[in-house]
Amino acid sequence: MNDTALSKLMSHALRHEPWLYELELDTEGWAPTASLVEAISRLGPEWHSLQASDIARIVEHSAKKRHDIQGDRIRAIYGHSLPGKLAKTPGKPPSVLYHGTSPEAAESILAEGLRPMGRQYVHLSVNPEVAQEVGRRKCRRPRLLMVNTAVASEADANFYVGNDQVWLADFVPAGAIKVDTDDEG
Ligand code: HQG
Repeated sequence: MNDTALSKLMSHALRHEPWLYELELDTEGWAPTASLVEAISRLGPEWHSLQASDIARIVEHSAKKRHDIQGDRIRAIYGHSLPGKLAKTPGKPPSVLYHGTSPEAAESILAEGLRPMGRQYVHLSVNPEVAQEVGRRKCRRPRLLMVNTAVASEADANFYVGNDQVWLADFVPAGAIKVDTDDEG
């Protein structure tokens, strides 16, 4: 079984288009794991033997901790683009969070703030290396931005718990963002 392909299907179903899998997510994004297994196993012969234990293996072994299993249910932790905004748990973030992006996007972010764009929430990383990695999905030499979360909170930005590497926000005002001067990119 191709674990990367399976992980992508899980993310597609739980982050973007659950209706294509006949899944109904609750207000926090949870769906019954058995329904996800059933939906994916219907997709083609290569998935017919899919078991809940395959899904559990992906969740356990993925370095990025994209999904969460609790009892008999599963959800994507971040990355949603569903029409109805999911409820996230508010939290107090570390004093500095990082965001890696293309130089072009960085310029507009420094002027107008960080917006969720195609997703429900802005994604922020707890460490600069992970943020660089995220930015490399967009370009070879990403720009690294630093968010001062106390300044952002004073300007009414809300932060939400993602996983141990990711924090989420509705929006981050430009006044709380600067270029990381340690960034060699
Ligand atoms: C940019 C992946 C112009 C922002 C990753 C980013 C992450 C602006 C892009 C997770 C802007 C959105 C999320 C503004 C934000 N003007 N551009 N005002 N505000 N942007 O992919 O944060 O592998 O939706 O800089 O690794 O890059 O899927 O978000 O470049 O963890 O699990 O708009 O997705 O995780 O891009 O990545 P994305 P992201 P997975």
